[in-house]
Amino acid sequence: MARLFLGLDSSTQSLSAVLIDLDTRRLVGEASLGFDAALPAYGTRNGVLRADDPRVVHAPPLMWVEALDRLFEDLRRQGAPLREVLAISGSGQQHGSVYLNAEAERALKGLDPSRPLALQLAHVFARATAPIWMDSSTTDECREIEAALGGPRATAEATGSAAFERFTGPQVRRFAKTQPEDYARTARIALVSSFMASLLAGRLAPIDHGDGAGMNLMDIRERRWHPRALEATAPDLLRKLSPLAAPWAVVSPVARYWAERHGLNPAALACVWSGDNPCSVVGLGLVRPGDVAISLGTSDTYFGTMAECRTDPAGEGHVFVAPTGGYMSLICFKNGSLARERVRDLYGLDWAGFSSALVTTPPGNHGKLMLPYFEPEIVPRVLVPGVRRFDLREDDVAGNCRAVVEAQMLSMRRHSAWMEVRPERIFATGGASRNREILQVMADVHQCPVFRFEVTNSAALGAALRAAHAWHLHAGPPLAWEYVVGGFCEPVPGSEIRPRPETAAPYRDLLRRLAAVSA
Ligand code: ADP
Ligand code: XUL
Repeated sequence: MARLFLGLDSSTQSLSAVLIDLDTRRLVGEASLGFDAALPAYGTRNGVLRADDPRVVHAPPLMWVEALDRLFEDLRRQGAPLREVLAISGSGQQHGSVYLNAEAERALKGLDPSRPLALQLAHVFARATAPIWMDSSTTDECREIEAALGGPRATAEATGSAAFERFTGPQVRRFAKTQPEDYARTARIALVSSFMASLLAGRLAPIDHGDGAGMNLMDIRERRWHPRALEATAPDLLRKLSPLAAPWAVVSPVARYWAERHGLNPAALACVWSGDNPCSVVGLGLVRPGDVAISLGTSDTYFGTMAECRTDPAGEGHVFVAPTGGYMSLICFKNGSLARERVRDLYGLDWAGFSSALVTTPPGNHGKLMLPYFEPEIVPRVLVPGVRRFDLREDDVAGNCRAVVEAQMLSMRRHSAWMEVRPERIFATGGASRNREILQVMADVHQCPVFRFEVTNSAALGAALRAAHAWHLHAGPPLAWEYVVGGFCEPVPGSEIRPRPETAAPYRDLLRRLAAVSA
């Protein structure tokens, strides 16, 4: 009998599953269910419900419940060997919160395999909808929490991040302020991750340290609820929160419901879930401190791993607990592909033309520099957009192409320096990572080799690998993370790009220059 592990990903628009065989390193099953199309009765668009106020973005948690039942039906219909699954873990969109009433625990424990899940859980919510990470209605609450904790820097130092609108603490505070009665009848506040884990376990599941770090409520170093953050957020909060657990904790065997209704092995372990970003870090194979992934998508995202906990004094980057037990950063640069495309289009180029401009200009660009804030920027915080050029003429086509990419890579280096970890390997993903010339600038600026990864479901894969790791810890003998990810998370063959040592000095100079003009 094969030894299989199941990873689920409850993301904004869909619920998906990957089934892996750890011994053969093969993907043996996959399924995905898009919420809008599969469950139209909930009325979501792109998985979410919008209010008149554009800052308010919620989702119906009962839809996620029904989706889980449906996904297992799909897997079964495909003939996926669910009886051979030893453990299940999952990944949830981060920060979103589910408000459960006092009935929830009893309902979860008494799930009846002969009836659909959603019918049995429709009455367990103290709030019909769950605010998700796209909600930005809590600016006042963020400032109130930060004021109580001594400012953004102190908040980041305590909880891993300054207060952000989408983080759970500010969301809970807004709910408690605006709907005090509903808050009072809330017996348990779950994250998307811990809520989904609870369905599989048939009991209220803990929140793992990785997703707990996205709440502005957890002491990032001690990995327990931060009493002052709780107090700054809402009354009586400790009683409403689940306990925290290590990312590899097992909740229990799966509930009888899943064995009897969907044919899972009753001994299969339901493991704690984590957030999608922590899961992706493992799904990309970032298991050694010094491993970095840079996603060049619509925005650019920098994920770094670190053994020690350090926080961003500027309060711009986030620190989460990684599934390996170390720490990880998430730093989001909004002007990513957006800015590269704007420059490309300004000069009427295609990507081939843009790449040749990079080839024909020297690293360091003769000191020419651009601040490419076509849109307001998250890191560094730039509220009023604008492009500034230094010793760079607007009609210098090739100079501008190089300048935008160098500015972005230097900004990543500058705004990840607080981690005090020199990247040892960078894994590049996202649409623009197919551009070798852009990756050469990345390698030179960071003075570190860059490997390209093609990934489609890193969060679900990461969850499956976390299940495999947790099962071995539980059933013994434990496996090293490098062994767990090996063969699943490999770079595109031949994609390594080495840094050129002679480019180190010009980039040191340009970094200094960038710091001077940004001050
Ligand atoms: P998303 O974050 O929306 O998932 P993707 O990771 O799919 O985005 O990346 C899409 C972006 O990739 C496009 O906006 C485009 O600018 C960029 N892109 C595609 N091909 C190239 C290329 N050859 N060179 C540079 N950028 C590219
Ligand atoms: C991270 C964040 C998103 C969500 C949704 O801070 O808000 O990446 O996790 O995927």
